[in-house]
Amino acid sequence: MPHFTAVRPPEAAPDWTVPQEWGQYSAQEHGVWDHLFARQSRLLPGRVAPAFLEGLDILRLSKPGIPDFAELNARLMDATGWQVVAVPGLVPDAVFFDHLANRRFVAGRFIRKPDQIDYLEEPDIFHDVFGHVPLLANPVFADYMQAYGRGGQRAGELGAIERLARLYWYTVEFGLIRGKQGLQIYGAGIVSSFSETLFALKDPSPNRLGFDLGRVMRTRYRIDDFQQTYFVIDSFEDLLRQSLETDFAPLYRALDGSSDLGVADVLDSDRVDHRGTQAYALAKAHRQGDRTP
Ligand code: HBI
Ligand code: FE
Repeated sequence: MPHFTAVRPPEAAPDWTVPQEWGQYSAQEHGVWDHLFARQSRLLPGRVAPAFLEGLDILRLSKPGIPDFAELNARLMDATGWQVVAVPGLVPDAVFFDHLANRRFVAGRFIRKPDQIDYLEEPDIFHDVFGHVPLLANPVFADYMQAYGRGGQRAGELGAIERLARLYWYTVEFGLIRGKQGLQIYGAGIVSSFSETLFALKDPSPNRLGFDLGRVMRTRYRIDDFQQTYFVIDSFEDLLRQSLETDFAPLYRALDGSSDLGVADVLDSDRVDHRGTQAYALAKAHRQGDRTP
C-alpha cells in the first residue's frame, strides 16, 4: 500500500469516514458485486480457510447485492465488536491504524466497473468487504487485526511503519495457512481475486515459506502483480501469539542491523513448503524487456 499525504476530501469527516449512501448504488453496481461474489463462492470452498466461509454465513453476505453496512454492522458488532466504516479510498497510515485499534475496518464505498473485473489499483468495496470482513467475524483474527492497529500506532512513533506494512501485506492481504489437507488461503488480496486464488495455491512459480515475524518484516513486496513469495502461518492463534508476545521495539532495532530481502529470496533458515521457479515473474519481466525481475 502506498504511504502518502493525501488531502482529506471535503465530504469526509475528520476521521476520513463518509456515509455509505447504500441507496445510491445502481442495479449495475449491485450486479458487479453479485458477479464477483458468485465467481469466488464457487472457487473458494476447499481452497480458503474454513473460518472465512463461516464468516460469510455469520454475516449473511450471500444475500444478493452490495451489503448495507448498517445491516452488516449489526451482525459484525454482535460477533466480535467490529464494524465497517466507509471511506473515500486509501487513507493515511495514522488514520488507518487508529480505526483498526478501535475495531473499525475502513472500506471503500465504490465498486469497480465491469471492465475492471479482474484488476484494479485501489481497493474497492468488493476487495475490502468480501476480502477482509468475513474473517473479522472470527474472534482470534478480530483480535489480531486490533493488535495490528495498536502496533501500527506504536510503529508510527518508532519510524517502523514500513515493517508493519510488510507484516500486513504478507498476512492480512496475501497470507496462506496450513489446513488439514494442505495449504489454504486467507489473505484478502487473494480471496477477492479469481486468478490469484489459483496462482497462490497451485502455480509452481512463487515461493511458499513458513511465516516468521522478523523474516516477513525484512521482506519487500510487490503491489503491481502476483506475489513472488507467500508466507504460511500454522494457525490464526499462532499468528496472534507471535504478534502479542513480541515486543516490537527490540525487534525493530535488531532488524535495523539486517538488510532487506528481495521479493523472491529464499534463505537457508527458511521453512520451505515450495521453492518457486519464478517462471511467471521471469516471463513477465522478459515480455516487458526488463531483465531484473
Ligand atoms: N487505507 N482505505 C485504506 N485501506 C487500506 O488497506 C490501507 C489504507 N491506508 C494504509 C494502508 N492500508 C497500509 O499502508 C497499512 O499497512 C498502513
Ligand atoms: Fe486490503
